[in-house]
Amino acid sequence: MKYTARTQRKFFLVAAVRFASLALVIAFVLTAAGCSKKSATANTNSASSNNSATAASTNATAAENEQSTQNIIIGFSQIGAESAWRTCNTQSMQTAAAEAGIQLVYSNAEQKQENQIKAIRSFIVYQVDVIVFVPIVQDGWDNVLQEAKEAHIPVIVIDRKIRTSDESLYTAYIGADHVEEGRKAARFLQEKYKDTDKTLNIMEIRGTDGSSASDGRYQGFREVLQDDTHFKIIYSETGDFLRSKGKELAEQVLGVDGTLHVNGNPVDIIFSHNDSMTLGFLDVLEEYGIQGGKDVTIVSVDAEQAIIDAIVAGKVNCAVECNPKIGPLVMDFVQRLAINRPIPKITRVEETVFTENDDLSTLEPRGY
Ligand code: GYE
Repeated sequence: MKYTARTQRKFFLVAAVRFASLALVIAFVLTAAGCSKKSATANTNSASSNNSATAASTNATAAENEQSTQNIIIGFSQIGAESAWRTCNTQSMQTAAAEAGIQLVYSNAEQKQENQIKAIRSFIVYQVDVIVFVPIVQDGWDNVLQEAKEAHIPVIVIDRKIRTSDESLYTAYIGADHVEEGRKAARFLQEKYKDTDKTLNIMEIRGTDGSSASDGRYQGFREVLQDDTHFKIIYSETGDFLRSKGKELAEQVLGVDGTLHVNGNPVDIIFSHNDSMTLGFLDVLEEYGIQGGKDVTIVSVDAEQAIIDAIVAGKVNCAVECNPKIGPLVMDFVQRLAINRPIPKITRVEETVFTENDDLSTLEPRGY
């Protein structure tokens, strides 16, 4: 009830403040445009999940609910636009907000944590109803989240996780299991090479260091392969989830003598933490006449359309899916919060794996 009462009181008392504030942040607000509408399905792992939410809803009348879910304002701090995945994630949020009649104040941090902290502080000043943000890295959020908590503004963390000793600093997290994505990539390799005796050399291209997406994939991949003598990780560098950096790393390695070798050792496998970097790397491989998918095995994460096409063309061997379309789920949670229904603390988005062994001809267009 506390949240609902606060929202209602605030609606009358600070409408003017908000109006002025929103005028100031109008530059942040983008109109909705859609990546394809199929949204994420999810697993929740909290006691206060769907069932208890349904029970709680019987206490609120339809009219009360209707009133409380109107005029909701979300402050949304996005990392930037480093990949097709990210752009789709932003569009999913914008489209879902527009469809739910929720106002989304969007802020693009251009890959800088300090910009995200500034945006969150401005959302607190503007007294948005809910703050949603994608933490670029895991650490360093406690102070600003404490400020949000003191202002009684619930915070939903999406996509990437934060690391904090105080779990009360955020209301909910919605996102993928990035450690599991790393494990899936490793399991594909184990299966592909189960009849091989030789040791295979792996080149790893990491995402943004310190992010739960990159650190999780790094960890899960090693968990599965660490005791497997068939595989040796001979190279691991960050490409920051950027296509341009994937390309740069490929140029560095291939520039030595035009072959895919690291310190004299041939590279048999590339594990890239996202499709953008994979696509950048592939561009350079092609220039040097090296066939991705054949001369070197390639495993990527995200599964955007261009990589699915590359699997079909035999240039990539496996894509571990990471689903960016979590906007509808976020809006559902925000609306539940507005009528004081419980939401699960942790919600995992379900994902699959696409490989060279699958018939991908009937796959629905990915939309990103
Ligand atoms: O894999 C990558 C993006 O955080 C899971 O960030 C996300 C990652 C995604 O830019 O493409």
